Amino acid sequence: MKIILPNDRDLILKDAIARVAQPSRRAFLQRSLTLGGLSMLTGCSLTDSESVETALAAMSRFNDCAQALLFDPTRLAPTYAASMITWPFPFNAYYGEDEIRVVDGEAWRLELSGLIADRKPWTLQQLRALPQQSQITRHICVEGWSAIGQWGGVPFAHFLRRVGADLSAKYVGFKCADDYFTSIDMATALHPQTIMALSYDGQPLSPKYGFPMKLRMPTKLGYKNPKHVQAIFVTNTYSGGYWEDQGYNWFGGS
Ligand SMILES: Nc1nc2c(c(=O)[nH]1)N[C@H]1C(S)=C(S)[C@@H](COP(=O)(O)O)O[C@H]1N2
Ligand SMILES: [Mo]
Repeated sequence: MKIILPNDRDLILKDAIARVAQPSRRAFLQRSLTLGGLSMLTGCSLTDSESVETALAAMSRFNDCAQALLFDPTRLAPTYAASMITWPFPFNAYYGEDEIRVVDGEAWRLELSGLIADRKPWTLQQLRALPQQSQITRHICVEGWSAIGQWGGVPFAHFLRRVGADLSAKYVGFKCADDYFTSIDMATALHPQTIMALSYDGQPLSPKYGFPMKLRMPTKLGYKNPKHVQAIFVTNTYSGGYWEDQGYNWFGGS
């Protein structure tokens, strides 16, 4: 372990602040945080130089925490007129269009695990028989594009109640038919515009948009909206995500 000098501490803190994305947040942190304050907030001791990464990760957790506190569970994301729908709606994944996953809808079962009372798997037919809701909302991808689309499906809050999920748990996680995975805060899971989308533009989701089911959350950035969902789990243990583990902000609100 290396003991750090007061000078290094300043540098670590400066570096951490510089790498927080939003200028407004940066300014807030600059005014209000010291390295000691950061350690206290994050429960992280910053005693050696390797701690820069730890500090940044902690900063990111702090950021998640702040975003979660600012999230208003009743505030709705903007909705749009049908005439504003983007055509064609873009495709994106961590692979190219030539590798789009084709899931067999007949054989597919949605698996449930963790803090859920009734963990029996669901067929696509059973999900289609639940109440449906549709939305025309904007999807924002951090790669620099956004697009308006129309998704329809089961309000996730309805589904979580139906299966007896522990609604006081912290996280809901998703595993996908490709190697994608993500997890979200329970407040967003229960948000009125969070749906298990089964359709796009009035038709069953096509493979490129995540057949048979994707989680659609207009209150979160594109990478937080998992396509080809295969399994859902409810947990109090933080479980990250595909891009989140590579440095994207976990809360990912838009
Ligand atoms: N299973 C899976 N879900 C995913 C991804 C992925 O690679 N695999 N990419 C995410 C990202 S970064 C974006 S922007 C959106 C793209 O969704 P779209 O193809 O419907 O536009 O899917 C998200 N969900
Ligand atoms: Mo994205």
